[in-house]
Amino acid sequence: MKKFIHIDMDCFYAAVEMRDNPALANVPLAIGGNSRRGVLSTANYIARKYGVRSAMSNYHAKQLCPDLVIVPGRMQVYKEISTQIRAIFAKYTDLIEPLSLDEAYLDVTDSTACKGSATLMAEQIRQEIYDTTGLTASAGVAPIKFIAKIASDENKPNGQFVVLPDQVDDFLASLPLGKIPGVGKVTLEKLQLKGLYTGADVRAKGVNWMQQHIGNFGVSLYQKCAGEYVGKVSTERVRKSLSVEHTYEYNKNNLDECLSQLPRLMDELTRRLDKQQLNNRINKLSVKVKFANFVVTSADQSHHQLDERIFTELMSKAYERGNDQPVRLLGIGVGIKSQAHEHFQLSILD
Ligand code: TTP
Ligand code: MG
Repeated sequence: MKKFIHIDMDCFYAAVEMRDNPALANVPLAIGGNSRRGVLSTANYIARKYGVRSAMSNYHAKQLCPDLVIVPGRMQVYKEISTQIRAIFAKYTDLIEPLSLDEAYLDVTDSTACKGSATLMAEQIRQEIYDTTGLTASAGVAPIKFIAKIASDENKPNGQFVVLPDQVDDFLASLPLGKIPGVGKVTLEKLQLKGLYTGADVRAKGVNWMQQHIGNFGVSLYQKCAGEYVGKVSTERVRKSLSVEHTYEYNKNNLDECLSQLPRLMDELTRRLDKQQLNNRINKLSVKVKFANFVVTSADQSHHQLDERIFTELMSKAYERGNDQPVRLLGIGVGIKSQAHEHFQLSILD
């Protein structure tokens, strides 16, 4: 049996602004989006009482709540807080899947913290978040991943909700389908037209009916409603290579024209390697060439640092395979040595 925790900060951007400016603490508040369309990123709970919501236009929000205070966001601050909360998650498990700055799935199945109680872990994580950042978070705990996410909304703000293994069946049966991640408004309407409102409705139809009438999405929806889809926290993506490439507006017509692009490509690759601090883990150099007829070829050689001479040789070798065809794309890259215990968290901060 798996144990998942989903953690989600409460009205995140707004909560940060309320924390940092006492004058905003008790007023209906929204954070203006950075988009030119003039929609809100989020609103605090006072403003939500008036119906103000994320993605609503400033104009509409002001109509619902004339006293609404709208302030700009401070993305850098939100990112720093996100780093702080992720450091707290990492004390409990390595299996962390951030979904956005303020939200993550944790797989704590094998965690020994709190004597293995995911419920206590969720409480403790929320307390640590509060002690560190002064902000509240809500949590959902469940043996099925997507249920943990639904559960974290149940007792928002500053609350948590636990679905125990023997409660899963009832929870899914009465679950309105619109709460399932991936079932948006349009999909929901289509399901409702077929008489499907809850998990129980879907189960009653059976998997074959779902396949016939809704297709593959119907099958995966059935599996979710039947509790057959446990889910997996997808964490590490271990980098095995890094490359840069460019498709040219005008084809390169000979080898010299191709080679003249090398310095630029190497600059870009160097910049990316520096940024990700991968310089000392190079184990291979490679070149990719795409010809005008879209045939792609590549050449590589073991080596542990960037080397223009080797890239030149590899590019010449790859180019010759094209029998003087024009070239539309060039790329260069490196292979990256794996490093035990070093993982790259899947992160929207990248
Ligand atoms: P959410 O977790 O969806 O919302 P929230 O944290 O503001 O409120 P809740 O208490 O219901 O969890 O999103 C997190 C942040 O992401 C939010 O504070 C602002 C930003 N965001 C946008 O910029 N645009 C959007 O449409 C949404 C939904 C969120
Ligand atoms: Mg949130």
